[in-house]
Amino acid sequence: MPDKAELRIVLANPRGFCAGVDRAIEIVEKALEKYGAPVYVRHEIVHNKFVVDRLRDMGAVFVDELDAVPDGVPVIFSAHGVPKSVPEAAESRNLQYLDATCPLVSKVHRGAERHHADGKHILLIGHAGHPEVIGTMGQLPPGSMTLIETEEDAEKLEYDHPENLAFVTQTTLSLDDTAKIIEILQRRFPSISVPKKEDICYATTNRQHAVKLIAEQTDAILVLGAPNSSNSNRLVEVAKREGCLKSVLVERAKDIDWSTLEGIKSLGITAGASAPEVLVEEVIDACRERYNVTVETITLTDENVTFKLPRQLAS
Ligand code: 0K2
Ligand code: SF4
Repeated sequence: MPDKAELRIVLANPRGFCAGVDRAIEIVEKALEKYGAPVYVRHEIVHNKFVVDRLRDMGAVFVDELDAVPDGVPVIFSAHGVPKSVPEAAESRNLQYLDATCPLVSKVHRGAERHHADGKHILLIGHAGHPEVIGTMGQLPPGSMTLIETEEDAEKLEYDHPENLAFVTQTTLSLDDTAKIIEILQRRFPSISVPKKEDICYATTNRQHAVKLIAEQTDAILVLGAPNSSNSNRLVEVAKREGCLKSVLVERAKDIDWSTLEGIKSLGITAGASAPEVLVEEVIDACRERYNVTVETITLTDENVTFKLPRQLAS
């Protein structure tokens, strides 16, 4: 048996669960304790199959739309937020609902409402079709917001009353791409109103800065996260742009294509805000089977953010 090759594993810190994800998962767990199974959840509570499967095993039922929730059982809205029409529909059916929308997503919703009340037309920087974008757009009447996805969209936008524009953003975007889009909007519409505080959240910001640090000194990077997780996909892009071209998204250790890692001496590992730490550990264990591993952590900052549970569940 030939000796195993050496592999230096470099973990990014912070990585993995953010305060909004911790809170959303706890809401489902506490609701199951308080009301008993089944508890319905509209949309994946967070974009991670491992998390969803575990909660399903505990008695949660995941559905795409409220119509699929039977009368008389509680329903939880996912961390990504929902259009206003969703709680309205729940109320009209007398359904008991718990809102697991991250408070930082709700903050963007309130910002959009404030701009709207001031008579502004709102530009939402984000990705079409993402549940957070659908939720944010659904805070205001149709036609109140225009989605800007790219620099090209920002260059092409025509608006008759440029003094009346404001922008808000999705919370999980690329910091660098968004800065470029904002630069274009501010050049073209100098009086555009900006959010009071950056809409891209602390967790997205820290994970992107931290992956940059490990990308500088590793030959390849694995990002734990789901294909439909916006913030996780952004981490792969950031790592590649930082020069670590062998950067890939993996859901679990079994997804790793080891042939692409042949010859590497160092491997960076991080995880999106919806990916549990146990999946990082699984990947490290899989590396130990193939290499002589050393593990170190590079810390950008320590996070200490927590959010309160909704009052129905606060003990
Ligand atoms: O990054 P996404 O918005 O796609 O969502 P998840 O992967 O579920 O991460 C949690 C963030 C939820 C809201 O910001
Ligand atoms: Fe909240 Fe940010 Fe986490 Fe989304 S990524 S749940 S906005 S803390």
